[in-house]
Amino acid sequence: MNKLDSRLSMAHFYIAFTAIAIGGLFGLLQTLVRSEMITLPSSLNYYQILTAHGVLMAIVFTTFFIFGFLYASVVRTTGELSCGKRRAAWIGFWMMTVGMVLGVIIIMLGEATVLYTFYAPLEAHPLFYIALALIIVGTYFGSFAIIKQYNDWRKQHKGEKSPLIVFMAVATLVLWLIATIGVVATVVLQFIPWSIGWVDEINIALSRTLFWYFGHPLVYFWLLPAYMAWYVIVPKIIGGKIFSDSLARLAFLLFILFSIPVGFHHQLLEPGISHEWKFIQVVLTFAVIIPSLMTAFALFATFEMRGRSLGGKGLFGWVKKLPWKDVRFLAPFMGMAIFIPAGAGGIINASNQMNQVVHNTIWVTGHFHLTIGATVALTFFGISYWLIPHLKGRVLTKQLNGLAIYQSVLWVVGMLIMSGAMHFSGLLGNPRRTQVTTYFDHSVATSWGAYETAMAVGGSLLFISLILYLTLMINLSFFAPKGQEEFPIGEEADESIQPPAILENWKVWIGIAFALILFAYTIPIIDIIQNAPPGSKGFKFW
Ligand code: HAS
Ligand code: CU
Repeated sequence: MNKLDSRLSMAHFYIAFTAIAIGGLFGLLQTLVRSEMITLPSSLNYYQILTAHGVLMAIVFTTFFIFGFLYASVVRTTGELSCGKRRAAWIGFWMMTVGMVLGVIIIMLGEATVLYTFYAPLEAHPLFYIALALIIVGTYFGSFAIIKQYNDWRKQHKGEKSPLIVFMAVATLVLWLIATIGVVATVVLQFIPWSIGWVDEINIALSRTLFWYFGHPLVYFWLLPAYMAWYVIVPKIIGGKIFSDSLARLAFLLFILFSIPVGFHHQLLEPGISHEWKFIQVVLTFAVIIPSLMTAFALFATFEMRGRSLGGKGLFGWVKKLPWKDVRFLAPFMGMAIFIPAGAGGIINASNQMNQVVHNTIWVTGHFHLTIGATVALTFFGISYWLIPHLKGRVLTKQLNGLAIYQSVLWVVGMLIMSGAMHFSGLLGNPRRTQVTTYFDHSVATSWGAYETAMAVGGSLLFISLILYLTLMINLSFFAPKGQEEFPIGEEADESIQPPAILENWKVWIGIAFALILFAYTIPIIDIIQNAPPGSKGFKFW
């Protein structure tokens, strides 16, 4: 890959690694505070570092890593970026970086202790919301560069199917662009005027609804790049083939259709939304599970076909033939395996009656540490172990691969202990977003203590794993032996099959997506605006 484009991706990765370093330290501190092993110095507040942890991990690490990966994938398969596109990409990078630095400063000054979901009526300094807006607008420049590259490629290759990974990158960005309409609307029209003081009150239900219109697809914006690696890169690493190009494309399109009109599954316990609309959005939530089930099916098929071609016999003999000692396979594979219980937890959350039990408990925190913190993070680790040396002209030596395996396994162990304890104590009512409480030494509440100790043990293992990861990343960027690491891109099992043209007819899919969104949201939003109780003033508790 040419130097200029490598540099663009690497700039994103450096910020991502910085974010995960600081955010990870805060995560460790939280587990230690919650289990009452330490108390924070008076200059830091639990909810303040919780906010910083959430923003740095869930927003900054993910977004920067994803853009670094998307640029590299697109350049690898469609050729270098033109000067104009590269300039747009850099403008985006700098806007996102300024937004991130500004946001973190405001949080560390104690002016934005509102958690990463910034729920009204918690109020932050206006600059916090402006920082968020900068990050999002920055991503629009990057999205433009990638989508334009795809369009130009298609013009030059009339009648050919686009490279699968580029199609997936574009689908991920289409999802992102539609989803961010909600958060931009609430930040620009509600939070910024309210925090500056131009208006006194905020419509809470509306702000949360617009947030979750974005907040749910946001989780697929994290997941889909991991799916890109599962569908396209992992088959090549194991020496196998992509099971079906068309199935993969359809799965991504189904995410565009179904990931947005489902935000109410985060608001099932909120008043002011009628249960009919909650019901409809829960049904649509169950529809968005289908593309993940398709993915599970396709991956099992790829693994089994490869294992059998290597001589694996019997029902499961092929499992032994997979390259378990290659971290580029093992790390994402462990992420897939964890996604089975993690996804099942998501289905529990989405089920109205069961949501009553788990909502606002630390069970939900356990759920998202398995999904984003394990499934997606492990896949991103797996990607970075070949992509960073590829971009830097270095190699992942056998010895580094060994350390990387150790790092990923330690991450899995830490995450299983921590998230397991979160799930179990959540079922005992342990609240999320709460520093310490025993409800006046109530017997159930005192039983949470042991689980919180387990969370601290898991958190400590994760922190050790993180230090090892960052050390390896520094090594792979600057010190590992020079050489050429491959950027693996898989091929389809049967290359002669052309995917149906409709799959690349974006107007149709985006049209259906908007129709579903309008169906699921128009009436409830009109209702929330017309029948809103008096708006709320802002609160700053910490
Ligand atoms: Fe979720 C809350 C429902 C997926 C992230 N979720 C959250 C929050 C986050 C999050 C961050 O309905 C908290 C937000 C907050 O702060 O309040 N979630 C779901 C559902 C799914 C789901 C139905 N979530 C994710 C993913 C995330 C994520 C992915 C991040 C990346 N979630 C909810 C709900 C809530 C929620 C409610 C609100 C809870 C509340 O009350 O507040 C589905 O997409 C899951 C489908 C997945 C599957 C698994 C398929 C398995 C595959 C692996 C195959 C393995 C192979 C390997 C091939 C059905 C694809 C074989 C290996 C072997 C060893 C056999
Ligand atoms: Cu959701």
